[in-house]
Amino acid sequence: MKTLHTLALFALSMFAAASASAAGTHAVSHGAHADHDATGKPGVAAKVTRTVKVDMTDSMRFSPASIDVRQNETVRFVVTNSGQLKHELVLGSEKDLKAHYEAMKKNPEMEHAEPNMVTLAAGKTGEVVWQFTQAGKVDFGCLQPGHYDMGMKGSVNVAKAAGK
Ligand SMILES: [Cu+2]
Repeated sequence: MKTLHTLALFALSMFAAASASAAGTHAVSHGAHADHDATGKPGVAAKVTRTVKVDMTDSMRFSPASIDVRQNETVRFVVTNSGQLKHELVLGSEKDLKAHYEAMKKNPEMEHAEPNMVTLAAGKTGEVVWQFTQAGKVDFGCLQPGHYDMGMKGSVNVAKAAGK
């Protein structure tokens, strides 16, 4: 009986280890959002200095796909889904977007809602308010399965703030 008991304990600890590592994987895939420093940070609506309208279509394109802003600007993206499919706009580095996209493909049911993104059903309009704190390029993409691969992506070009 002692052997059985030990085995049961062993199985239990294996299970615990497996759950822990699964949780770890999840944290890694969502490490995507840890890179907000380079991307910027959630914006405060009262501080919006620029509004950009972005249209999403079933031809797997964002329009416009290239957006120019200035460092430190808080931008209100007014995003409209003109298609019949669900689409979303997610801001991030290309690396993070790809990692998140792969996680979405493995977990199509995964609900995700973060300040750097908006997911919209057909015909809906939503907003993302974001402050671009670093000069450089911030990417965005639609991470719905298949869409990113078909080119549903774009970039925000952040120009260095004057005097810096
Ligand atoms: Cu899409």
